[in-house]
Amino acid sequence: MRNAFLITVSAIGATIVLSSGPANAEKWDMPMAYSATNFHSATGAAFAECITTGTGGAIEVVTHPSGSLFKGADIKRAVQTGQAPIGERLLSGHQNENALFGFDSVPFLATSFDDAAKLWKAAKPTLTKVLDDQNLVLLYAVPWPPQGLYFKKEVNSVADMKGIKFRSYNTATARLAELAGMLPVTIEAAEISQAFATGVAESMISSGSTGYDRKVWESLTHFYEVDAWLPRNYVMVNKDVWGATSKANQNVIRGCAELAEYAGTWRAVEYTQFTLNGLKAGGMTVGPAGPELVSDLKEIGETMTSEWLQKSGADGKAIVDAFKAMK
Ligand code: PCA
Repeated sequence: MRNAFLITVSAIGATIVLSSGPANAEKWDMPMAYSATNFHSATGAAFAECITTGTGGAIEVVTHPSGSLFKGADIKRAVQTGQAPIGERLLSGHQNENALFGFDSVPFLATSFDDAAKLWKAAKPTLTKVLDDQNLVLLYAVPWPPQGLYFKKEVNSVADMKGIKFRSYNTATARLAELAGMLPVTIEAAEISQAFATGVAESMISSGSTGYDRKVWESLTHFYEVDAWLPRNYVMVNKDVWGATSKANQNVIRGCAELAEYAGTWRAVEYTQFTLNGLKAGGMTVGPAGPELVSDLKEIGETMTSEWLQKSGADGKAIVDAFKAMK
């Protein structure tokens, strides 16, 4: 009698557990490198929810922003090797592996959201293939707002930049620093507030968004709108994990990715002016770069463009040609 009672209770327990989700529900941890409040992280969170809802709970995606699960520089390797099934990273962060990843950090090639969308359309098939060869499936990519220069003093020309410690986030930003006579040091966005506060870095190129997210007005004074380029974050999934996912759930994920790319891009546009206003409210001087600074930067841009075209070869040239044909 007593045994029968126990069996009944445990049977009910099992029923409750099973009814909380599909029997073979999976949890996908999704490392992300930027702060939780940033629009990329907001887009990732909505994307995760879309998948969880769309798959009826069969795949629960859980985002981990601010580099809390894996640091930015480690996310791609983590997904390639299956330590994380899915993740987000700055695409041009891999430029040191293959120059093609730097297509979106070629100075003054695409300087508006419209052009950045065209450039992405031109580059996407090539990048999809490069990532596929690395055991990764590309899901979506969203641009950062246009890149401008941050300093802790007024700067009117490249000569004014000489000797400044410059925070870089990829090969292109480090090269720009070198060509401008500055001293590059690579620092993840999650760590820049501290780097500026301690003087490890005193300048950077980035969006108004990252300066706003990291409250850089606590250390820096000037933001010059340069619109040098609009780099992208992208979301990738491990190819083996993808292959083991049902066609129906793959379709849900593709749909959510398309929505995320659209909504994320819209958020980026909205966030641009909002964050520039935020920098001003924090006490920074925000405005366009002066004519001498612009022409100095264009010259550096030309050098960097020819270097990139040389390194990226026929595939790089094909991306630029396809982009120019869309203009
Ligand atoms: N923010 C990122 C990359 C580009 C941007 O606007 C960063 O500074 O790390």
